[in-house]
Amino acid sequence: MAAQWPGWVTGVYWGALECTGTAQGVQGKGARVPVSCAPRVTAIPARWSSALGSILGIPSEKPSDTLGQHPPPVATSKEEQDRLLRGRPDQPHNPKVLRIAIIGAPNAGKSTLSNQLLGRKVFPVSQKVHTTRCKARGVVTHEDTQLIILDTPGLTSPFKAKRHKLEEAMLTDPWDSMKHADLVLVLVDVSDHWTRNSLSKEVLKCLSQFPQIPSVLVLNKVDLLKNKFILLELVTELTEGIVNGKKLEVSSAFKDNSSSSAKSPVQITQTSPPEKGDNTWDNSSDARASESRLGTEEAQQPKHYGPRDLKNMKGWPFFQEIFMLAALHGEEVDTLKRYLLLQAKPGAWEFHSSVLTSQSPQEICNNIIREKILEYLPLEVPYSVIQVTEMWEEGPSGELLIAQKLLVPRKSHMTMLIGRGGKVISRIVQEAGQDLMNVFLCDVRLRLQVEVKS
Ligand SMILES: Nc1nc2c(ncn2[C@@H]2O[C@H](COP(=O)(O)OP(=O)(O)O)[C@@H](O)[C@H]2O)c(=O)[nH]1
Ligand SMILES: [Mg+2]
Repeated sequence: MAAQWPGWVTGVYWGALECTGTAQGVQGKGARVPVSCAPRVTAIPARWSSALGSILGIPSEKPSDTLGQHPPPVATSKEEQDRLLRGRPDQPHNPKVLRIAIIGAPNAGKSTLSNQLLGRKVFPVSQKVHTTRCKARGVVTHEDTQLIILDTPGLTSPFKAKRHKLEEAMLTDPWDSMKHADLVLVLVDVSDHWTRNSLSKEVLKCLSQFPQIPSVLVLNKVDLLKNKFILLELVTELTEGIVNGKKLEVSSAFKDNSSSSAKSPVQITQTSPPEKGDNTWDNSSDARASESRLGTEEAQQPKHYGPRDLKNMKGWPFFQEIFMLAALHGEEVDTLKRYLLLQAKPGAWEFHSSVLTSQSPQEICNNIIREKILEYLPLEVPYSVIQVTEMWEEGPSGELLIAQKLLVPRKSHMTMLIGRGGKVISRIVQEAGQDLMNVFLCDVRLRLQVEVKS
């Protein structure tokens, strides 16, 4: 049965999306530069203290180069994408590579951060948990370095997985990603009062299972914090007071001398000195060095913790860096990206430099449409929608024509998905179409048809 609403073709809404504006340096008529591809360049070097310094207003050096680039569009045909993925990657003279797993609770912002690092939105993002259902790779190629980003479903427990009716793969994927990672980013949503003070047991389990993989703590959504000083407390809790083998000391200058406004109100010091020849520290700590009291302490090696140890742990004392950012707005994302590029080790590229993601064009499209359905409909609807692509072809002017059927089990679901006067479905078409244009950098005509599955 197909939907009917006044003035429109039965059950069908053609969202004809015309592009405006042209992207510089990008081929294709009417292509748009995605908003997310112009992150604000802020502070280097990439020490955790510099990220914190920028939030607290401590001056830092300007970056010597920007990461401004035009990430490649995704190929619009599966054949072309397959050819790029299967073919031998191009290689610079001295290729470097870093595989990065991003783990954290559902909704921490893993996909948002991945998209920002990539400079183009290829992973679905939503306020609803479990938007990312399978692992996919994103590829950043910058000069001779390739970053391979493994966006994972949120780490969750078997109990919660059962409650959300999640597939088995959602429990095993993050673990799988860790096996292939050279570095792990642990993302924490600092705006979530319930979860921000400790790492989840799943995250701690994951970290202790792979103690040899360097880990970095990323505090996300700092834009939502009114009181940024809470970050200092969180850093101490989430690291058990130790970063890179050195003890942290956090104190507020307000306590000592509340009338001093010239002085930085906060001191964070590491009681043991950085390794010799660690230039990034030398460069970044000018503003703080005079205030730091440096002593010495033995650096501990990560060990394998048993379930009983983990039970009593709130944080992880083996992070090698801390970053604080707002992935949604691209704030401090370049600082992190620069740091990641520096961590890459000599090794062959795994992907051709024209590849942005390992997903097929159809997968990206399905995920983006699903993201919108998740965003605008109550939870019981999105999980029951079956997407069937009926058309995927190039139109006469080089535009991409996509028609998809959305099959739902109940008429009530169809009514909700279409919305009053087609309002909901047309919004989904508009927003998904816009996102798809930014992914493929060409005009996209998207048609969605809602039907009750017979
Ligand atoms: N305010 C704010 N929201 C964010 C930020 N990063 C992500 N979000 C939002 O958090 C929600 C979950 O993001 P998503 O990337 O899907 O999380 P994931 O489940 O960890 O992949 C989305 O609504 C994002 O827009 C941020 O830095 N600031
Ligand atoms: Mg996600």
